[in-house]
Amino acid sequence: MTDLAALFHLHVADRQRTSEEALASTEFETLVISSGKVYTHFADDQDAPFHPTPHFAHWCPMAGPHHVLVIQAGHRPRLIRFAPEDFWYEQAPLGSPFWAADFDLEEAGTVDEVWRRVGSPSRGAYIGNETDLAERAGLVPNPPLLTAHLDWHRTTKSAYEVQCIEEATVIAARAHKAARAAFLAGASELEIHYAYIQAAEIVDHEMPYGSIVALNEKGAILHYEGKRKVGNGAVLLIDAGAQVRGYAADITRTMAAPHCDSRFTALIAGMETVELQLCDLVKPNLSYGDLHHQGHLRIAGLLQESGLLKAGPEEAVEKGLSRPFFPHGLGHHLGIQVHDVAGRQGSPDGTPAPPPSMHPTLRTTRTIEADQVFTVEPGLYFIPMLLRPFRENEHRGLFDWKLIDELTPCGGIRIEDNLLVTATGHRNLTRPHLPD
Ligand SMILES: [Mn+2]
Repeated sequence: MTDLAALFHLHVADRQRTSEEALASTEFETLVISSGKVYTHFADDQDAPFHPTPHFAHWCPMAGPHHVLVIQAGHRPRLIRFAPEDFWYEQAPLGSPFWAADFDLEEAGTVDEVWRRVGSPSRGAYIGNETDLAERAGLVPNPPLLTAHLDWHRTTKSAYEVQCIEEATVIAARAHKAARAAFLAGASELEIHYAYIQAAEIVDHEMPYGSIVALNEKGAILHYEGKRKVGNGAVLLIDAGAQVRGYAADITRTMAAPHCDSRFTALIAGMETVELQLCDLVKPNLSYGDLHHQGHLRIAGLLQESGLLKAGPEEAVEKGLSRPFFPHGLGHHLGIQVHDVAGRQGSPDGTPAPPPSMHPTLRTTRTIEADQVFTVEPGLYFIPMLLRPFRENEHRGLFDWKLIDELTPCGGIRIEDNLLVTATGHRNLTRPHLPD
């Protein structure tokens, strides 16, 4: 057995145990999960890139639609593989993948045959988007309580899952280095994106999310999707990942060219320190909301140090002055989904973990526990729309507007690492592969 197969075997044992727990607490007997059907664009014959049902991907890395898993307490999981004969699309034979030994594997040539094999299990729940087929089989589609239990367990990563994320990190780190070299050679956003894709050896839809490659002022658009063709930027903010067997890495770096305003270059260095300090705080039993609050305090400290704000960190955060500069959450869980589920869940039954009173819209509010994987990604941006109200309100005297206007063309800064929480602290999954 290879190391990966051994890790996967333990991962499936975890899935069996947590699924049995979820079934028992929701009074279902059988869990049916399908990899799902493709999404076809309206009035078109073109499909969106296929994403399997994440709960299916949690169990099995097999690609493609219409596969079905049948899970019952005390039985090995059944995997019904959809394997049609088809000359339009390539149908590769399964071969002998490392994961196959952990399932009782069957094959079906049609979707009807897949579901004939599923049958009509009693007290069955179904997870996925083939809800018409599931209802015909007498299954309850996507029951919220069961889904909450399954989502809850997705936040605690097995060693196999961490291995997948680390392999994705190796690819993403290699691609980030190529993107950095392209930027320093004067490349455009489009050329930097190409350098990334080429080094990662993937095509666009194999990325876990659309890359953000922002030169200069575009760095202040949090989800900037453009790829301009003009080069020689002063600042690059690049947020791009990779995925392996369905698990994502999500990494952001911000860097300055030699001709960048030296005050902004200093701000990037300051944010690097802030990010590493925040990572240092990560350990079990801390609330993610408290970590987010620490993020605001430290960013506010940097804003004061650099002269952008004329107020100390406590006062600045209390008056909401750091918010226009740092308007998003400090991070999110990471796994099969880039913004992985259950970051706001306080218990397996879906009861929300309340956000801190000063940050009511925060989406990652859970208590930090061992084996979670999440991002730490503080940001500092010059976003004209968010700063505008402060130019007029009672706090306007606490900002250096001249300095803000001079640095606004530089856009923004975000630095993002992926952390695995350990029993006593954390392991930074990103820095060993991408130290700066
Ligand atoms: Mn992220």
